[in-house]
Amino acid sequence: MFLQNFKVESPNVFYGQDHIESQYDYNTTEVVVSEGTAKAVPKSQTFYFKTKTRVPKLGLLLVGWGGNNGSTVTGGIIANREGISWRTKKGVQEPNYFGSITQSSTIRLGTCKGEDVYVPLKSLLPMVNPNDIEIGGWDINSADLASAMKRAQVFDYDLQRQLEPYMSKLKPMPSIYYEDFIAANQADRADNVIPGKDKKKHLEHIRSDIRKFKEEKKVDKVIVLWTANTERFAEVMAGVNDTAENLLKSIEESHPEIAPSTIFAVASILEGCAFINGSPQNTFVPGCIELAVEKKVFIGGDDFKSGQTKYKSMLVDYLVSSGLKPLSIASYNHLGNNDGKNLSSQRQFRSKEISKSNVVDDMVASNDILFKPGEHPDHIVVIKYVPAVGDSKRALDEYTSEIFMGGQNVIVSHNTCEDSLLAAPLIIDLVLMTELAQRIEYRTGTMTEYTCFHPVLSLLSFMLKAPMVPDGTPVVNALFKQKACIDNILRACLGLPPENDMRLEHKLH
Ligand code: NAI
Ligand code: DG6
Repeated sequence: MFLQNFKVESPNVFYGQDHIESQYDYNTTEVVVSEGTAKAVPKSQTFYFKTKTRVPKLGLLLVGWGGNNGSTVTGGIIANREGISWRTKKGVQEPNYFGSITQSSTIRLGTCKGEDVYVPLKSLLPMVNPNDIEIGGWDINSADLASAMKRAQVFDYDLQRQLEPYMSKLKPMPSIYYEDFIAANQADRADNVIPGKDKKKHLEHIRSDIRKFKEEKKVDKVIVLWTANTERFAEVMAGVNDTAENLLKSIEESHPEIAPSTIFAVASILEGCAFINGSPQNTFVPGCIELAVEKKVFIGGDDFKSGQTKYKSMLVDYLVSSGLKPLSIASYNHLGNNDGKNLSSQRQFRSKEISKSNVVDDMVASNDILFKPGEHPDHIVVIKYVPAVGDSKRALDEYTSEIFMGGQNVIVSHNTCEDSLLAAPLIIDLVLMTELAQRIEYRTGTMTEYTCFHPVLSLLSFMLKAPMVPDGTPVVNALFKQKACIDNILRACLGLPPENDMRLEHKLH
């Protein structure tokens, strides 16, 4: 059974004029290890959640707006908003939001007369409708969004034709270009840059762009998201970018190790706007994280988890949780878009290699029957630039595992798919989930005031290859644990128990 909407009826939930309030018992197990013995102690803590129900008018500023992802997400939203359908060789195609968990996934709410009842994820708590987002952004290339869409070669011709009148009016704002951070092969794109080399002035310029956009578009809040080219890693240096104070001082002194993406992140944080990093580089140097924590502004990253890594973080979970031992993961891909061109440069590839390489660590660490301490499957990542295939990325993976009694199991997968059509819905989810998180507050029984989640928003992990988490907390890469986290936190805000899949009611004699 499928329902569009529902209300919770419970003494633990209160639907007020401005808020939904819930009381929720969070049950965990604490393990106490002492003198060679371990005790598992069930714990229960009461949480009170309060979610603002008024959905704001949301502005989204994309850094790298004229890229394949930027133009695809913009065109996709316009097509959905305007109800533009288009002809393909197979017939008429309607716009949709496939690939977005907020728009196209459901969760099991419960049962009705023994039958499962599903609802859209977006029906749990009030969320922004992506069709209503005001989009703007920056790009170092001056192409308007219609030209950018044509250059991307992602959408069918008939859709491009119909989007053109809307997209040609959209022009990216000039951006920050420090040639040392992206590949040298991008230099000919940089015809729309903020002049000068003064990083403090660049920071102020971006802050003023954010304020102007907010005012002109009359939006209640703005979220900034980096979907520009992958940068090289910035060196983390004591006295330069290790603390918030040092980072601000280094921007003031135009220190060469401060990347454009970090300037954007700092500008957003200082403007009180959440910042999400869709690329792999270490935009969030320690000083930047400290600043976000100080200012209580959400940050999320790194690197969209679109195809190959989603599959990997599901497949390795399957292997390890089945008691099979992955021995090697050989991941190869080739693509021919501008992202691939930028990644053909060694230092930028290295950023991507790092973010693609740590994505099974939690699964390996969870099972020391299979893996001795420190043991890890061989894992290699190869990316090649093949211009002819454009945005249609090919991903080939080979997983070799040890099975019963020394046998071997080799799984090979081949995925072909437009990269930007996978990334665009992730951008929507990252933004919508961040916006929703800004309206959720909690307190425990011992707290007098409600407060927000930690500024490092690990709730976004499902959409990200190298999820950032608050200092000292575990990283979860396993795909369905990440999804369960989202589903169950939204359920908790409605006082609903987590989905535990026990289904005891169907197992009784
Ligand atoms: P793209 O190369 O088509 O677009 C990037 C855009 O950023 C370009 O228009 C470029 O001119 C612009 N740009 C570069 N430096 C800039 C700066 N400092 N300020 C403003 N604009 C700047 O790349 P695409 O395919 O859109 O990907 C964007 C990013 O997302 C890349 O870093 C990529 O690695 C990352 N990514 C993409 C995924 C996908 O599935 N498409 C998945 C995971 C990450
Ligand atoms: C080549 O690997 C290009 C990259 O930008 C990837 O396409 C992107 O990081 C997506 O990777 P994945 O592993 O999530 O499909």
